[in-house]
Amino acid sequence: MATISFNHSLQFLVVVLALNSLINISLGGRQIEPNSSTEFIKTSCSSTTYPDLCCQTLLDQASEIQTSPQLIAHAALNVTLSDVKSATESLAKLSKIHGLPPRAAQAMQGCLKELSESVEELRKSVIEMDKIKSSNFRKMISDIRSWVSAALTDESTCTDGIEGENISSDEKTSVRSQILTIAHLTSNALALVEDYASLSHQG
Ligand SMILES: *[C@@H]1O[C@H](CO)[C@@H](O)[C@H](O)[C@H]1NC(C)=O
Ligand SMILES: *[C@@H]1O[C@H](CO)[C@@H](O)[C@H](O)[C@H]1NC(C)=O
Ligand SMILES: CC(=O)N[C@H]1CO[C@H](CO)[C@@H](O)[C@@H]1O
Repeated sequence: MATISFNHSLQFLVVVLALNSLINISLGGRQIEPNSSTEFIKTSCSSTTYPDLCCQTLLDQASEIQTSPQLIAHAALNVTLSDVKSATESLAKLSKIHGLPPRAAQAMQGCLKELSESVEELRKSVIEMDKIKSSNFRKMISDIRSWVSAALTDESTCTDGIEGENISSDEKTSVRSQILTIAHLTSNALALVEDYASLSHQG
């Protein structure tokens, strides 16, 4: 299924926050196995909804991720943030190049606004991830959950907003595929946070 469940995404976000906190507290991000970073990333990615995309974006960071569930979740959020930023820039260019009818231009502007908000939400989540401690764990997790969930909603609102508009099908396809990719990355990041949280809860 390509459809993203927002409820599921929220759960992922919460888990990600929790996982990060727990890992920082209990594992300190240390390597927990002999170097098999590549294997670790493949295994971790296999539990996400879009494993190919996951491997494709994280394997080149093996030396940074090592075999840490916390670091892979953090790296996934970093990648997501950076891709949402690029998509926002690329859509901003797209909306300027083409002489869109007023209503369609307005929809595109709305979409860009949603994406900018999603960038801010993901940025706050990444920053918060770095600051999680046992004393603020609950609040941090709750914040991150809200932000990541809001980011997913914004991404979806963006796509919905242009769907009924008089925009060329090429353009629509381009917007749709970019948004789909960042939504999949967001979903994967949440899944990795969830993994991190569940491991941490056992410790
Ligand atoms: C995530 O990004 C921050 C800020 O750019 C960086 O300091 C950190 O090392 C990154 N973490 C991972 C696991 O990639
Ligand atoms: C869509 O916009 C183009 C101009 O950009 C116009 O020629 C065309 O008639 C519009 N189609 C509809 C269905 O409004
Ligand atoms: C922790 C560690 O040494 N990781 C290495 C494991 O192997 C990958 C791929 O060969 C390297 O990139 C990592 O640096």
